[in-house]
Amino acid sequence: MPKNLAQKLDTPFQREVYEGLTAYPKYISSKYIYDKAGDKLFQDIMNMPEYYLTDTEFGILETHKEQLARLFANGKNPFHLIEMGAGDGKKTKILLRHFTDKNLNFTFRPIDISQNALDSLQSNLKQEIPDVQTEPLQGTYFETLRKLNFSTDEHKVILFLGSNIGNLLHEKAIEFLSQIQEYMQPKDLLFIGFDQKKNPQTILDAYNDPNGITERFNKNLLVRINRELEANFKLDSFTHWEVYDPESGTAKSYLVATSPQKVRIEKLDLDITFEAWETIHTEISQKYDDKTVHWLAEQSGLKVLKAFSDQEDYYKNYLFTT
Ligand code: AVI
Repeated sequence: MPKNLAQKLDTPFQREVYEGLTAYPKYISSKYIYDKAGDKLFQDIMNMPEYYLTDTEFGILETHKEQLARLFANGKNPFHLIEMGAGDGKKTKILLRHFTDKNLNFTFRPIDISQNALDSLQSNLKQEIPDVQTEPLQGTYFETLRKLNFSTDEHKVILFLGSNIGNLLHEKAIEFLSQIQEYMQPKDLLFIGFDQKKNPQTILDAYNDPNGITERFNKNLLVRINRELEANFKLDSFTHWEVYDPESGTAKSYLVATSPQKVRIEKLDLDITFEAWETIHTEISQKYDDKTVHWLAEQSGLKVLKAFSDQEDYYKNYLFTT
């Protein structure tokens, strides 16, 4: 990118869109799907029958909540339950309710980038499970974790649910896990959801629903660029395309241009041309097996303590220590 232009692009969104759309092949990071409309579309995805991930993890937490209570409290110790990317906390509430019923001594510390999400989570918890001591933390995961500054004898359990880790390439996932590992003390625990390899058709169906919700979710990137960067993407000139490689376990989402076209992005002072059938790669949703999760753990200085699964092994939540 020319130096004077890089200086003009003053947000990471502007810089990343510029870099991604001037690269070959083109790409844009899926993290930019999540504005208000993107959050709502993801809620809709989680309610689709094809998107098995949410209900399956829900079931795992429900089935194993007793054992999780025992492991998390590790005797009768007080602990901090820190959730990264808490969202609406729907799944976590299963644990919060159970831990409260059992009189476990814990504080719930949800971390989220969106103050809005945290406010509604807190007011919702006040109504539904008033006895939970909640201390929300707004910010990015690692900035916030660093600020928390617990003393070494305070016991922490960190949650990262929803197979959000799957939106990272392995290399980035190892970086992410290593950063958490550095923050953990020997008694701390890390509990993460990993969607598993399965019938490839089941995975393709989850990311390519017949009602086009996933397509709208994916295209929200273009909607956002149009609005925030004054661009003129024609949404109908792109199609949502999902592929799944059963060997690597990687599901990839694309937006494919259906005809040759030119797009103007005013705020970036940029004209982009697309040839017919040219792609923009937008998301990866990695699927795992035990071998891969153990490898990621080993690379990050973590040990797998236990795995919790549903009956079909569609999804697993792994508990890690350092
Ligand atoms: C947030 N993340 C775990 C979802 C996933 O399954 O990769 C995002 C998503 N993309 C399409 N559908 C759902």
